[in-house]
This record gives sequence, C-alpha cells and structure tokens, in this order.
Amino acid sequence: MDTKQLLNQLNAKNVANTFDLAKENNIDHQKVIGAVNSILALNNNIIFAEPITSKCWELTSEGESVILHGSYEVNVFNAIPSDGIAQKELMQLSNAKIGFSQAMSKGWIAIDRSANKIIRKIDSVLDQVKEDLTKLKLNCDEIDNSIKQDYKKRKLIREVVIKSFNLSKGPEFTTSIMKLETELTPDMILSGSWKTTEFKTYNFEALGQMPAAGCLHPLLKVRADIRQIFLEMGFTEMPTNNFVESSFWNFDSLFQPQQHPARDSHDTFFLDDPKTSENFPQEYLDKVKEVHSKGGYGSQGYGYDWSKDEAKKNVLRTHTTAVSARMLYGLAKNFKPTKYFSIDRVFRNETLDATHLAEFHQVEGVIADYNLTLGDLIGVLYMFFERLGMTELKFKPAYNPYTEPSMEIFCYHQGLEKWIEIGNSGMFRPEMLLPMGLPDKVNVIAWGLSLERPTMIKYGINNIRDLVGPKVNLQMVQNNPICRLDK
Ligand code: FB9
Repeated sequence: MDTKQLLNQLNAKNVANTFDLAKENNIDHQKVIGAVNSILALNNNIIFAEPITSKCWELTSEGESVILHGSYEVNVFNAIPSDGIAQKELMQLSNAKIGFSQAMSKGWIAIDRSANKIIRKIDSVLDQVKEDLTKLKLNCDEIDNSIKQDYKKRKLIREVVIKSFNLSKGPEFTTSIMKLETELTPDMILSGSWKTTEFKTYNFEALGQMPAAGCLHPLLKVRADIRQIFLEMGFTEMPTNNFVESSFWNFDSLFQPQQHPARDSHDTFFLDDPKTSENFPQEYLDKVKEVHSKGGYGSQGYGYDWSKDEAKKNVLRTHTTAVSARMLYGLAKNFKPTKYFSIDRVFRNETLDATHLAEFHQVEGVIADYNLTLGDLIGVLYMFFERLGMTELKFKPAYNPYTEPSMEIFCYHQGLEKWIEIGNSGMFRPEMLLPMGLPDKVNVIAWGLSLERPTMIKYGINNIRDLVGPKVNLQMVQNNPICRLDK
C-alpha cells in the first residue's frame, strides 16, 4: 500500500484502523504501517496515528490445514464406507486419532462390536470447524468465545496481541502530498529545476540509523569488564577450553576426598563416553594418593584407601579451580610469582530454580607468591571488588576442602540496600600445593564469584531464564545499556 492509497481510503472513511485496512486490502499489516510512517515523516499534521493494543485470534498452521483439507473428524467420517470399516484401517488416516475421538464425541460414528467395525450413525455431516475457521480468518470476532476456546485447546487458533494505529485526519490533511525532495542533484542545478522544487527541511534532531550490527549479551559485557579488571591488575588468563575434566584434576589434586558429597552424581555430571582419563603425571599422582591416604607435609591426610579408578572418572568440571590446579602444577618446576585468572562455564547437578541453572560462569583469581598471608588476600579482594563498585566488604569464616583458612565475601550493596554474598576465597592448603612440588614458602591465595549474579543485579534481571536459555528476549540483548560495573 502506498501513501496515496492510504490517504484516499482514510479520506473516504474519516477514521480507520491500520489492522482493519490491512485485512480489507488483503495485505500485510506492516505495509500499512510503512505508509503511515512515510506520511508522518513528511509532516505529522497530515494524519494522526494513535497507537492501540488489541487482541485477536489467528489460525495456526493446523488451522490453515483444516481450511484446506477439512477437519480431522469430517475426514474420518467421510472415510467410513456405508458398510463400516475396521478401526485399524481407519487409523491409517492422517490425524485419525484426533478425528476419531472428535467424531465419536459428536455422535457421528460408533463402534459395532459384533462386526468389529466403525460405522456411521448419520448419513452426512457439515464441516462446522472448517466453516468457523474460514469466518475467523476473515474477522476475529465472527464466532462464539466458547467455540474459540475449544479451537484454542485443539491448537487450531491462537490469541495474538496486535499493535495497530487508529488513524484520523490531521489539520493539514490532504490526499495529494507532494513527496518533498531530499537530495539536490546535478541535473536539478543544470536544469534550474531546483528553483521551483520543494525540499524537505533538514532534521538536525534525527538520530542516525541503528547499525544492523550484532549486540553483546549482557553476560559477555560483564565478562569483558571483569577480564579487563584482571588484566589491569596484572593477571594472566588461564586456558579454560576444556569443559570435560578428570576427577583427578577436578577433585583429587585439590585434596578433595573421594567420599566428599560434591563428588556424588547428585552434585556432579559424570561422563559415559569418554568415561575415564588415562594419562596423569605418575610421580605427582603417587604423591596425591599418599597425601589423601596417609597424609604428609605435617598433615594426617584422610586415612582412606585412595582409588585411582575414582580419580580417572571424567566429569563436567564443577569449578575452574581444576584449571588453577593444572596451572599451579605447571608452575612448580620453575616457580616464579604469578597471578592467574579465569572466567568460564562450570557445571553442577543443581536443583534448578529462578536463580540457578545446572551451569554458571565462574570467575576465579589466583596469586602464587612467597610468604603470602590472609592479609594479602583481604587486600587484593578490596582492590578487585572496588573495581566492581563494591567498597564496603565483610568476610565470614567458611570451609572449602582445598583452602584453609577460607572466607565468604559480603558487600553492602547500596542499590539493594542490604548485605549480599559476593563470593568465596581462601588460601590453598599445603596438602594441595606441596604434592605439586611448589617450593615450601610459596602460598597461593584465590577467590571466586559467578558472572551471572553480578550481571542479573546490574541489569535488574530476576529470573536466570531471562538471562540465558531459549526464552531470552533478544530485544533485551539489543536494548540493554553499556556495562559500567563500577557505577
Ligand atoms: O557471585 C556471587 N555473588 C555475587 C557476585 C558479584 C555481585 O556483584 C553485584 C554487582 C554487585 C553480586 C553477587 N556468589 C558466588 C555468591 C552467591 O551468589 C552464591 O549464592 C552463588 N555462588 C556460586 C556458586 O554457587 C553454587 C556464586 C558462585 C561461586 C561461589 C564460589 C566460588 C565461585 C563462584 C568460588 C571459589 C573459590 C574459593 C576459593 C578458592 C578458589 C575459588
């Protein structure tokens, strides 16, 4: 529909709705909207367009198929010959099951048990469903609401929200709008026609076209900002491109005992294929076995019969601390003070709820140096979280199998006006570090948090399914503002 057609039809009607105009002209509603926008862009006093939201019923693809091929119950009825038909043969028809139950409930057919056949109870039937849907397609309100609800239940129609415009004539209404020129061309200058041509006034307020570019998901924006914070603090990113990890690196190397509940399939995803990992540094593995079963380095160990088969089992890593263990082991041979970080997906067999999925992104910072103390850890946590806009911190003693002491980290969140948990931290235990061969005086401090929690708080998202997963509204991804974690 072009602007002239729209203006002529509005002129005849005085008022009109864009959705009704689209139906009357049998064209797509967006074409009418396009013509309205062209007129408003030229001059917003020619027509007035009041936005309205209404509900309407439209046919599903099944509904469209009924209009084309008839309703399932009529097709089943018509497929029954006058002397009846075996049910098995009748069920060969497409959608026979639905058609059969509808035809039975309408009393059109019956089961003749003596002849073991399906028979007609009446001579002929009217395809009311097809008639109703044909009417509905032309006009939303043609059929009774109770019937609509039945067809909705049968997935033949669905209710949709229509955003349309009620059009009326503006004070400068005309059916002959002259399309104002927007470009001064060489021909106009040469011919002199520019002298009599109407040019559109330049709109210096007009915004630029939204570039048809992609948009970063909020999680990736926060990840980029947190990565930048670590890099500016001199940390090196760890390689985390392995979601599958052996239980050895995910648990045993961290001095996490093989009976620990976190190692149970209720908490951890174990792999069927490949079920196990085979290659471990034998000398290191022996030391891990020793420290678990008999202790060492001043520790009494756990005193159980450590099993290599248990350590070989592959899992979806439950924390990126498994990567930290690999990296610290790699440091041991030629140790120098190092700061590592990682941000990547981890997987836990969690009970799903509004804020928990079976996976999340863990953020982890690790510092290995001589004679580090808990004070160093607290100091670096203040430095890190300050860059995330959190300055008022509190620490609460906690327990992790691989760190001692451990602390939960809390901050007073001004926006939420309450204390919130923002992470966990600790000093890796000697039973973890010494079997790796790290020098005696080396301590390692580390901390972790998630990516999802800060992102949800920053972007005001309450349900994790609005942030990740198939139900994410891509408009949210396009609209959400730039990430400023320190604001
Ligand atoms: O992220 C968490 N909370 C958080 C972080 C930042 C934030 O910023 C807002 C803008 C202001 C807000 C909240 N938490 C950790 C705390 C809780 O959300 C907690 O309920 C959920 N935790 C996850 C694990 O849950 C199964 C968050 C995740 C977590 C917890 C611990 C670690 C990593 C992630 C760790 C660790 C660690 C400890 C010692 C050594 C090495 C790693």
